[in-house]
Amino acid sequence: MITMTDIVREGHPTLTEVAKDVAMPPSHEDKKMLTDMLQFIKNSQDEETAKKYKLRAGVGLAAPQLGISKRMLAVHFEDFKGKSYSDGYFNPKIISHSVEITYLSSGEGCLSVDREVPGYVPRYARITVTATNLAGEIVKLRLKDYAAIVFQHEIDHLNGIMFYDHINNSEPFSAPANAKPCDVN
Ligand code: K1U
Ligand code: NI
Repeated sequence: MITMTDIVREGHPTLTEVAKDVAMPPSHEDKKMLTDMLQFIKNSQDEETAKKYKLRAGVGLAAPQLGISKRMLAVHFEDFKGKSYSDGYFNPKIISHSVEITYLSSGEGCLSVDREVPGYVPRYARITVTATNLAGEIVKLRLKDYAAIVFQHEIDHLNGIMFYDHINNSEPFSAPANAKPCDVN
């Protein structure tokens, strides 16, 4: 079972590396790791399990956050309309994106960052992602608003990019150009 002690923090080299593609079809080992990553996210949102194992709640996790430089990520969340996203993905790729930008009004956090970093994180408002899911299907996901933000945060981890790399240092709360805010609730 994955717990917070498995999650690497700022300063660990895998968080700033470009992760390697996972060979397809995935090995039993890679599939097991991605399944465990998805279970961690589910556990982190389960009040009892999170309390018992001292898990910080998350909506996604990328393999580099476990010190594993492979292109795998898991997500488990509902968007603001109640649509669920719960799966693991190998080799996700953004194949197109909007010109329009969005950002979470509350800013972003990260399970690999044990501090608050204030500021808006500009993200594409809409993206299309291709990947292989845990069931072995090649999928094409059309994502917008909150779902697009979560996937971009996780795909950034596969490219060695942290959310705060996108924050405007001199004016962290100035709305990015072409941007509409994405409000949590
Ligand atoms: O990758 C990570 O470190 C997980 C991170 C992902 C994230 C995506 C988009 C915006 C911010 C963060 C988190 O899940 S931080 C926790 C979080 O956003 C959350 C936790 C519980 C409920 C709702 C949100
Ligand atoms: Ni993160």
